[in-house]
Parts: sequence; C-alpha cells; structure tokens
Amino acid sequence: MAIQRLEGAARATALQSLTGWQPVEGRDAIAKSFVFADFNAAFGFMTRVALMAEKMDHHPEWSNVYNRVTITLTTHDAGGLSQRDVTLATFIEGAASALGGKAS
Ligand code: H2B
Repeated sequence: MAIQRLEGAARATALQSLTGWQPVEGRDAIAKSFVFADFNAAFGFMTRVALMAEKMDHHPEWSNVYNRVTITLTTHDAGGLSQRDVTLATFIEGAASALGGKAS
C-alpha cells in the first residue's frame, strides 16, 4: 500500500508531539535547525540519523555547515508529510539531545 499523507486530526495530533519543527513555505514539509558544540558532535549526530534513515528507508533533506545541521522532512512518495516524518523527527530529537544539540 502507498504511504498515506497525514491529514486532519491525525496530522494535528502527530505534529503536536514535535517541538520546534516549522512548516516549510510552499510545500508540505517540516524543518528544524540544530547547533552543536563543534563539527565532531554535529557529524556524530548526522551519523546516528543517517543509520536510522537507512533502516527506515526514509531519508532527510539536510545540510551541514561546521556545527550546524538544518533538516527538512517530507515523504517524497506521498507528496507531503506522513507518519514516517514524525517518527524520524522524534528519533532526531533524541539523537540531537544525546549529542548536546540545541535548536537554532
Ligand atoms: N525518503 C523520503 N524522505 N521520502 C520518500 O518517499 C523516500 C525516502 N522513499 N527514501 C524511499 C527512499 C524510496 O525512494 C525507496 C525506493 O524506497
């Protein structure tokens, strides 16, 4: 079965569980930027997220400049947000916290 876009009450409830993720203008996606102590911490965070992304077969759009990581989540196969984005965002929050990352 195709991946379903999040809609209605299920969407509202799922997004409420996330902190600091902003809607992206012009597309059905969410984004958040994190800052870490240094590149080592930022890349350690990215490594944890990358391994989970591979496991989930669900991959972030992201960029890194030294100690900053900016992430956009959306489900390309659904043309918008799905539960997978919420699941990955929740994992990202834990990984960022474990590596001393802060929202920026
Ligand atoms: N990641 C994201 N963010 N959205 C997708 O729809 C998606 C993905 N689809 N990673 C996966 C890979 C798909 O292209 C492969 C073929 O399973």
